[in-house]
Amino acid sequence: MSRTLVMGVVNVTPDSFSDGGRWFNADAAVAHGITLIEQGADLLDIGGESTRPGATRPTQDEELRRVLPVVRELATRIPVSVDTMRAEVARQSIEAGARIINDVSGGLADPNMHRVVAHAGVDYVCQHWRGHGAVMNQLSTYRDVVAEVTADLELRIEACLAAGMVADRVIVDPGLGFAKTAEHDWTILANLERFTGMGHRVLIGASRKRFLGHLLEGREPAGRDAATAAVSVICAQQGVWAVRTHEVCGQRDAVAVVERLTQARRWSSAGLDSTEPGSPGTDGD
Ligand code: PMM
Repeated sequence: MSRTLVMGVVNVTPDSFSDGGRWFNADAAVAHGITLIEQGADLLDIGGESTRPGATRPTQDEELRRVLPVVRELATRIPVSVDTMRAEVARQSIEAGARIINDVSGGLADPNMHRVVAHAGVDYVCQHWRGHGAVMNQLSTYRDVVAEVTADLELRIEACLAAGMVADRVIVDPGLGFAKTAEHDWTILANLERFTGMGHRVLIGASRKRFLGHLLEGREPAGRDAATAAVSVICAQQGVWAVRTHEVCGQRDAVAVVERLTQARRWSSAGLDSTEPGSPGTDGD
């Protein structure tokens, strides 16, 4: 599909910053996932560990208990990604039907992750990361955030390929908010072409994040969806593969606007008349 995809977030956690506790039992999480599908999500990202700054990690058993029943159910309806830093959770999630592993640590948290994903032959989101939630805010020092994040990602991609992953299966993500200040996040967004130019699909997770909260003078996470949609427009204009988002309707609208505008530009630059029958834009509004 040429347009930017919308990846809906299903956090099966008690403590995620934006929606912690809301979908914490499997039935509520599945129902929420179905709602996001009905709203137009292209894929769903299911996670059992909160990665917010200061979070404490669940045990592996607890993480498995949270995600597996939700993955099993939703994977029959839509492509599912599982947000995990643990190779064993990835392995069992793939068995349960997951088609993408979204590892916010890019393989740094678990030495077995790349091997498990390579062996399964599924897609892998390789995110930029410097440390777990408990310490990540102390690790946000950069001289040149774009150069350092792209260089770190290149090393992680090399590790993915060395473990046997096919290059096309690797999706890169600069990791907004992960060991990054609001200023770093804005600088990354201002230089998105450096990431889309790396030769891999790019995923961006801006949804309701702190840098938007700062911009909106401390507004609560649920009030940040319009600002998130503005970021989705920027991502779609830059050819980002998918945006990871808690709210789906507005983000689908945002990427639809960009898709439609791109089509109109193509017609217009080809000198075609968009009022001709069969062309875009004949509805008169
Ligand atoms: N952000 C969060 C969790 N997982 N995964 C990827 N690939 N990129 C992100 O930016 C990202 C992520 C944090 O948000 P949440 O706690 O609301 O899920």
